[in-house]
Amino acid sequence: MEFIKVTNQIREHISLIEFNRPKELNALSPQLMSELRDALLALDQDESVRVIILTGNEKAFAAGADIKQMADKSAIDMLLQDQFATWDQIKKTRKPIIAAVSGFALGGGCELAMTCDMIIASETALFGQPEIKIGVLPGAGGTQRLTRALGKVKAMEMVLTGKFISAEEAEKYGLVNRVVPVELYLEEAFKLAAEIAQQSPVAVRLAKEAVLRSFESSLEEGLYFERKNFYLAFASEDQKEGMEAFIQKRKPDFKGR
Ligand code: CO8
Repeated sequence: MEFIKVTNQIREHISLIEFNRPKELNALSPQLMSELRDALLALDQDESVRVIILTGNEKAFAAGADIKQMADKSAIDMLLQDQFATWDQIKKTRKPIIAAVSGFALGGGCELAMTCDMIIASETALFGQPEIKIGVLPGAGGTQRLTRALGKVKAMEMVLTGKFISAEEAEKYGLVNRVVPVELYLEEAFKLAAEIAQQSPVAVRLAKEAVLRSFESSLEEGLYFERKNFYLAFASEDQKEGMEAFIQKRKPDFKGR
């Protein structure tokens, strides 16, 4: 891996992926994205991993897709290269992913953070979809995910002007879970990850699927999907353990089965 660093089990059941292209503000080149996809796939299949944290550095989570590598491409080059296939695979990760964002989360960087399941932001984080300023528009979900998170008028303003919003505004609009001082953002992500890692991995997987389904279905279909997953949870040993532990007034010991 050249552009990312993976630390498996940095804490119990938690793995950390760090972007490592600091000079380019972690611009998301096709190679970086392929490395990210490969890392996520491996962690997703590793039963000892329960939560994944994705981060950049203090200055930049990621300043977007690599403009220098895209600048001279034709539409057909882009079509044939089909970088979105990599993004589609990333989106299929079943384990929860927390983005720990400090500094710039722009363009594809903002879209990638929004593709994650939760976002912890440092107070220096800046979110934006500045593609309009370079003559294009968001391509990795920005027009859709930002609009769902912020509502039409705020998303429209960001997408049409390229203006950034601060971490504080992002929290106010519900784009991020919370904002903490810059020296604490990674630790805060670890805290959240540890809380999730204590739960039944089976139930967490089913619950993540059900929450994501709400973006892609009517309420009726979403409720039906949730109910199926709820029933399915009763096929797990973790459900028996969780409920027995509650009744016996002890801490559950979830095994992911
Ligand atoms: N791509 C390539 N290089 C970049 C990028 C980028 N997105 N962002 C920054 N860099 C490079 C700079 O060129 C510079 O390199 P060098 O030192 O060789 O000149 C280095 O990183 C440092 O950047 P700056 O000197 O510009 O740093 P500043 O602190 O002055 O400014 C900014 C920081 C405001 C973040 C500024 O760099 C900037 O505006 N960057 C571009 C932001 C942007 O427009 N992002 C959107 C890109 S398009 C996109 O993301 C589409 C995604 C959808 C499709 C994905 C799959 C195809």
